[in-house]
Amino acid sequence: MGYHKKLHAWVRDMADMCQPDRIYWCDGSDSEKERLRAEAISNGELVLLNQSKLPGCVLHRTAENDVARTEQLTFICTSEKEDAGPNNNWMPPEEAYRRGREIFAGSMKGRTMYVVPFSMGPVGSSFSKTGVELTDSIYVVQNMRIMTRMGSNVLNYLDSDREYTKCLHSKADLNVNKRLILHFPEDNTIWSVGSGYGGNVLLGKKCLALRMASYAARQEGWLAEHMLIMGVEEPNGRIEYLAAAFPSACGKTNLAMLVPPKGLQQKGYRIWTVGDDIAWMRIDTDGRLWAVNPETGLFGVAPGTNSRTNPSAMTAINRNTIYTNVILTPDGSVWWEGGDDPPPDEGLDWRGHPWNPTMKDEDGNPVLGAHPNSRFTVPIKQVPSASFRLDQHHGVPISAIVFGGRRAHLAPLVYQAFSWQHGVYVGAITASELTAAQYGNQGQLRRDPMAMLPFCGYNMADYFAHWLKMGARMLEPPKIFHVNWFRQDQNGHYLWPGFGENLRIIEWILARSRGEAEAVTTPIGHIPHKSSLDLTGLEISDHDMKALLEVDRSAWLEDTADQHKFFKQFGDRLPREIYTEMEALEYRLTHF
Ligand code: GTP
Ligand code: SPV
Ligand code: MN
Repeated sequence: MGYHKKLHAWVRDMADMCQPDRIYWCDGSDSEKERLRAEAISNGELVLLNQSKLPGCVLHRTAENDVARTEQLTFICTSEKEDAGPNNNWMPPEEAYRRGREIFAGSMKGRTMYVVPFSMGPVGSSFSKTGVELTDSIYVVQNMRIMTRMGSNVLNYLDSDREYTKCLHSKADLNVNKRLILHFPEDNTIWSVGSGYGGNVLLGKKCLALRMASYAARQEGWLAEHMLIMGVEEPNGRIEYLAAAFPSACGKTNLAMLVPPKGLQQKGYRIWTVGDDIAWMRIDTDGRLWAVNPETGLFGVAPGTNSRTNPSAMTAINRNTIYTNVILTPDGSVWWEGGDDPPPDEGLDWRGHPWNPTMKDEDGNPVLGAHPNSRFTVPIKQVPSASFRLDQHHGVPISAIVFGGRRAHLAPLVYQAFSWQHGVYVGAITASELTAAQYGNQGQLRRDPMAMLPFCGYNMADYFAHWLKMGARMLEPPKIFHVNWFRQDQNGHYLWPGFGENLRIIEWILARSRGEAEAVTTPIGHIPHKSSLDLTGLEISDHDMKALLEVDRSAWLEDTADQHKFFKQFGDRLPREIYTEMEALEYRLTHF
């Protein structure tokens, strides 16, 4: 192994600041995993679960004030404020480094600093990104070895002087007032301090693979997106792939590993899971868009996951899984709201307090035992439908791009954009209700373009322009769609059964991408007629189907008024094409 002088100097500098008692370089081996696990169990960072029921599984509880991404404490630190854009919190780099240093100073006293070399994408591929994360958390190390390619082979690849993203993390004292998630795209550096929660601290994920990568992707001519990647194999052997962007906790993991419903099973469909959260996409020599999942694991939402909604996940997470903030049952197993029945009679809730399913809060609502944003970390290769192309650095060719959100009203079950440019606008106006995956008023509707609002590492006006340019560069751009699995009736019930049944909509989407299925043209885009969807075996009333596919013109016109407000904040930097598409929609809504 070559000696990476700059890497060693950086590790020394960071250790001088954080003052750990020890520095340990991770090699990624199984024996290391076992050793660190034993250490974390003895100091309480991890709880060993029942090894005959859940072999290789552990539980972790985060601090009570540290259960989701803290977007208000997340900053893009570019020299120019304009480059971060109105979509990001911004801090000048000097100030960010100064404030960071104050909290990092001495933060690892009495602790070990782990050096975690990792690769997003196959090690050594010219399309991958390498990082090194310094952390004082064994939980982070154990998650990184599931979520990324981690260990000595990455260090060997870095060899004497290759580029890498410098990632520094310390839990410090987990004080929310001393918590900062800082990105320095101009220095290829990430500093995260004061948190122990997933998206804030697994720095290869949202910080590197989305914020830093999207910044680089714009300069280098590719796309880093908050998207799942799935393949649909037909009985004739043809596999078509799609990439779909839904905001946090809006169904990416579930869609990526869906199991075909009974009514469609006879058609012989088979699903291939390529990725559930992040897609890196570039234009290949064939002029098509190809996608790679830079991760190797899933960091999935636990509540609502059960053998009916997501049987593949249930199979995957019965071994080698890290559970975060779920209920611990007396027999050393785990449970969460919306898990497989029946609930345990008693247990410890996500805080570690005694809990039972009859407990009620002051308003008479059940007390949740698992945190709504509780999660499992599992190697993607344990998913029964894991794609055989996971390690191919070429990735998979994308036929369709799907945007979506969680909207009780307005957005129909599915519609297709008229063109790439219109599709970019459809992505740009995507809105969704806030979920437990981030701090904020849950249920409140916000614009979340391409599900990237919290993850775009630069000015979103430039991001839209980049998307428009990418379309123009492709010979065969994917067709663009929008879906909404979450439309409700007046009583607040979901109109669409969702989960596996979503394949019925995916089937139409892929057929449309080939120019095959029929559609009705509406002012917002092409919508399926009920008869052009295969609803075999699904009991759904004509009334509900009609409501799901309805386009309410006056509600859409009201929505465009809100879009004006959203787009206005980008000023002159917003590409003209976005306004053109919005005006065209307003015209169609009033004239056709
Ligand atoms: P992140 O990991 O935060 O990016 O989330 P995600 O987009 O991967 O969401 P995930 O698939 O984990 O789903 C989040 C929640 O939505 C879970 O509680 C699911 O059970 C629920 N969910 C997923 N798909 C559907 C669906 O089609 N219909 C309904 N009603 N709920 C769904
Ligand atoms: C999300 O919030 O979109 C997640 C979970 O996928 S986290 O890694 O915490 O960002
Ligand atoms: Mn996500």
